[in-house]
Amino acid sequence: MAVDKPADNLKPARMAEADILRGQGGETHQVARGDTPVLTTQQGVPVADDQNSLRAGARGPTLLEDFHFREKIFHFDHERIPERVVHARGFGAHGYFELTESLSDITKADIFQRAGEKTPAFVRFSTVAGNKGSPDLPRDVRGFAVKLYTKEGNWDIVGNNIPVFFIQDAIKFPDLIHAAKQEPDRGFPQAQTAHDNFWDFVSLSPESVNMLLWIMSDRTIPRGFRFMEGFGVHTFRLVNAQGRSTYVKFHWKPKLGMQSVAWNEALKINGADPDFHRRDMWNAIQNGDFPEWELGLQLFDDAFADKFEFDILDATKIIPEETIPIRKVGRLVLDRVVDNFFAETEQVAFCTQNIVPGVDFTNDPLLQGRNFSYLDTQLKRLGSPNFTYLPINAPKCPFAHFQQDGHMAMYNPKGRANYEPNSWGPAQGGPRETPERGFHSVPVVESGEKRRVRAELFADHYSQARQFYLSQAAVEQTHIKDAFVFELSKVETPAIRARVVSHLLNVDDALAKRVAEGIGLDAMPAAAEPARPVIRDLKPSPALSIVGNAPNSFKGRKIGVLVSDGTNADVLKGVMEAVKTEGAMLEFVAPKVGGFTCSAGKKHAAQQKINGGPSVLYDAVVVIPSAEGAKLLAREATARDFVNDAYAHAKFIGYAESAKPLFEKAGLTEMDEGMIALNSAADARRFVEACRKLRFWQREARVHAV
Ligand code: HDE
Repeated sequence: MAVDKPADNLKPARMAEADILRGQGGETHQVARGDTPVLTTQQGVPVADDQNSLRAGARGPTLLEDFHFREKIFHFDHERIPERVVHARGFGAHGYFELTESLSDITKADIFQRAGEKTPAFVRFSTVAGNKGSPDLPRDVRGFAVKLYTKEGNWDIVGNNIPVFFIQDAIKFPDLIHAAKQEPDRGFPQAQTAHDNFWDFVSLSPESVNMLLWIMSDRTIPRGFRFMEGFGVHTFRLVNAQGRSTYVKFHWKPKLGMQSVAWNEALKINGADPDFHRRDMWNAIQNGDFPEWELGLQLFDDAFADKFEFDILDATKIIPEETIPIRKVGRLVLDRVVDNFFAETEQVAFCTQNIVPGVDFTNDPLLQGRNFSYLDTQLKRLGSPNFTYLPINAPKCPFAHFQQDGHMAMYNPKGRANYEPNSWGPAQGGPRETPERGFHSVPVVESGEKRRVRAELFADHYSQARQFYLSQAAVEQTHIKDAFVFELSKVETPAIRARVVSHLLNVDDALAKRVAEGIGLDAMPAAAEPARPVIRDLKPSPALSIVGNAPNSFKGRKIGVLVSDGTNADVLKGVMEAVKTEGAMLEFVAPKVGGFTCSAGKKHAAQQKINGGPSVLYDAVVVIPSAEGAKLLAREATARDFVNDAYAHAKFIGYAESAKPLFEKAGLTEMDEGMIALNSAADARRFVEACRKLRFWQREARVHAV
């Protein structure tokens, strides 16, 4: 007969011996000591053994009677909720919005009344097309959704990092998203638009062309969430105490300036660290380097709206900052990571319809459709209309209403009144309306024929695309061309490739030609027939360039320092000090993660072993192994990749002469001004100052032949 004695390997791993008691039968138990809470079932019953299910005999069947086992597996089986139909992959953080000037003349929104006042905020950044487990750096729009817990209710600005959108009417959204996500028969490609269905749809929808220029720009491969702009996209309204409405577009401007990575770099980051953006934000907040944005408003009235070349209700258009300057009115600071990813980042439910008194909608048909979609989708995702009670979604101001029951009802009215009007008196009758403080819609007069139609001014799909393209620096224009060429090279149907080029001909001839050449198009197609004559002469908007608005600081960026035993201690110290002074970060990449001993005999811990710390993880690199170390690294393929990629991605490279054998083996024989020899602390300072330009773009043309 088998003996009921557990085998030794059933002992829970990593448990301190002192915390394990052996029962009389030799069974192991972890016991709660001191402040350690007792493990219980969901019903609160203390658990004696969480390692072994209840069986009839050591080798016998598991018993149905084991309520602890059944409860544990039951709960596990139901852990997943539907992921978001778009923006599934996201990362959230807490913080606050601080108003820097009162806007009481423009809006009665409580959040905008008192300069200096802080309002709690939660922000979730996301990609759009990829599933929840997809990498952080596909070419994609990023969501920038802000929940502001104001004293008069929650206000959600559910925005993106690009100020325009693909479509003009919400009825097209399911088509757009179906086309962008994995193709339905094969279930791929994951998290990318480089496939036939996407380009088929957008090339048949000229209203997407402006957005195409934006998504083929470096904006869709941001260096991190901290380096992105955010936009409310639609025109909204602010409404003051007198009922006067002012149109508004919302902008978030990153304090660290905008920055993107190179496309080839993005591809490699996805392999090296699929959580690159999450990790970056997590680390920044944990290090006390709090990400920050300014809130900017573009404010305008009907007179401007009437004379503007485009319809202010058209979400495929911007109003250039040079036309309506941005008024900075506050700052958004993220200073706290979540306690629990699921409870907060996953369960947060943004709804465009969440606005507060003093804010109102416009008739933008995209916005109107969104107002239906968000509430609807949360019910599917979170499973109950009571998702508003989840702590991340609940207002932080008092709330009281007569909505009741439903799955997971957590706050239920006390007493008899669950309707109004009622005559139960102030003490028992529950909440009442407040016409003075309550939300009123702007009393706009609306009339018109009931028709499926678009306003005429929505029809120019090319002029702003051209304006965007012409506003880019030369290197950015090349990146746009390269992105079109890359994406269309993944499109298998030649007719779709040609159709895209036919639209580009209405944007810029040179761009169309360069793309056609890049994909090897046999004959140039005719330009697509525009629905409306193209306005060719919009003034470029310098604010639209990333490179043209570089921050002139390396603050918040990270240097990867390739080291070895014997690395020169003075240079090392110089680099560390210069990086610190600049407010930047560094990581040591070494042959062994245990660390390295510098020439002064001091041992330093490394953050990465060379094969896990490729240079794509850094904004700039320093290569300072000793002569011996360089010889060793020259024989290591990943070390050669480290310097080669840094060079190809136009990064600034600081180096010691002793690193030369590594460079030579990697084929880097031509030095350029982006490569700075480090012989002293002063050189290290000069190097970090050079890094303020972020990239040495002049090199790029030399490393791409096709
Ligand atoms: Fe969304 N969008 N969207 N969207 N959107 C969703 O809501 C939708 C649009 C945006 O971090 C969904 O909770 C429609 C524009 C962000 O939780 C869904 C239309 C902009 C997020 C939905 C749009 C956005 C979403 C999916 C066309 C920029 C993530 C899950 C009219 C201004 C929020 C969810 C988060 C999420 C619908 C277009 C931004 C299905 C119908 C334009 C940042 O409701």
